[in-house]
Amino acid sequence: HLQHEYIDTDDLRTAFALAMSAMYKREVPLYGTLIRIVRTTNDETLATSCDARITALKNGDVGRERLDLERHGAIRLGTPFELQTVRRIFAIIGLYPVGYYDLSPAGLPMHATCFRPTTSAALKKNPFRVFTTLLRPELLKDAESRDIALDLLSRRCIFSSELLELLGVVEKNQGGHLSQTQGDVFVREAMKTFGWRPVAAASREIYQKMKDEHPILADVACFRSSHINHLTPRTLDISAAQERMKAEGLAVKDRIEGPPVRQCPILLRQTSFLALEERILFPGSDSEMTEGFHKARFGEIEERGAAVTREGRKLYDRLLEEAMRKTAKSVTSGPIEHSQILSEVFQQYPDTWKELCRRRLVYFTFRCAVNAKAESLPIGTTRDELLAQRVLEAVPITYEDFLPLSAAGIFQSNLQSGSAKGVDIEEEAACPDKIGYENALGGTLLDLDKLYEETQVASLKTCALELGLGEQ
Ligand code: OOG
Ligand code: NI
Repeated sequence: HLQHEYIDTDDLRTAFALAMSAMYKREVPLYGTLIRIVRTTNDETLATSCDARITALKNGDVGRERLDLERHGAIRLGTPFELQTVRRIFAIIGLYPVGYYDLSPAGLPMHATCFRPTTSAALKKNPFRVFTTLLRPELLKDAESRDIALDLLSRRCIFSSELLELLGVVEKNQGGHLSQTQGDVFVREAMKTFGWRPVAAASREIYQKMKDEHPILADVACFRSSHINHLTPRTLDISAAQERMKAEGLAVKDRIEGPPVRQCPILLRQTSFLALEERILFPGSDSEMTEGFHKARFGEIEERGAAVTREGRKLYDRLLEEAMRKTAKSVTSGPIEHSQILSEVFQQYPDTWKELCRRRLVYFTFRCAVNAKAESLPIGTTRDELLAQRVLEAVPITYEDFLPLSAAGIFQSNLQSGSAKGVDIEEEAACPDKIGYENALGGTLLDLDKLYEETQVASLKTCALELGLGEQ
């Protein structure tokens, strides 16, 4: 096979993401509403704003084209086999596992990674990502429920045989590349894995037992597909988009997760509309189907800011914890108090790009200013001197990953159980288990800081070469 016969991986990813988006729009029409709201808000924001975050977007490597395509989805898997196969599917469209997210502190028997593109070029073309959680059966309290769940999971195959066969062929003979025809089949068959199948794989009684053990367990173990449970478009102004959601009568989660509103947005802020009640069918004893309802799928929006360094992340985590503590202590701890406290506490987080750069709190790419004069610069001139002399310009790097606490908040708001701390898991075993996730995956998780660092360092090297300064 010649190289040119194959579809470009980035193009295949876009076809895949568009197919998923079209499917989800059919399955959850409110998602279509959400897309429309986000587009309108983005148009307005781009047209009217001279706000720092929009400037960052315009100056950064995030063009409008990417913005309109940008989505993340989330799936919940039950077994190592499912995770390993999903890894193979995602590798075909250029998504690799980055980062480890422990959800057990929030009472969820799950841990996760994010499958996403890893190079600047691929991210620029289409940054589609999938937050992929895996069940941790060892965190379930009741041994009988655990056995039933594992038995249900061992008897299902969420991949069509055509898909498994195709994966085998293209991996073995074509280095993971696909012809146009194979690409069409691949996307069509993969949608079966992630689409909604309203017929439960368990009886009503078993479904109820799973749900009683843990609300998430019924969703993971009682169906024949690993249905995506949301697809999230990126908004430039989450507060405006949320107001519009409310104005259109959507049942919106009561607070925005993540950092407060800032001049220089960092990490990500997210909110969602609550999970819908969907009609499902349970197989009965006498081949009669009986009707029931399941609540799992929702819509979410997010505003992305700059990626923070390890130092920046430490500061973020410390301030977030402080804000949570203060909110918990306050007498009226509603969403308004929370957001006030959050803003107050985050006064301690520098909020100019210059300061964020000087204190090494955010990752940047650097470029030479248009009329930078290089002749008079001594070898060894530092990055900070070059920035001060306006020889270099710094552009914040977009955060491409997730926040475990926000993810937990999104999860919780969509569980049927009313309580905030949610539900019970085996406390003693509840600690991060990255190795466990990697073993299930059959591979290592990439380090997100290394990826941002590489991008930053590469841009500095290019500048140093251009300016004749040798290595920076
Ligand atoms: C995943 C929730 C996490 C996010 O954006 O943080 C998530 C789930 O509910 O399965 O998608
Ligand atoms: Ni999400």
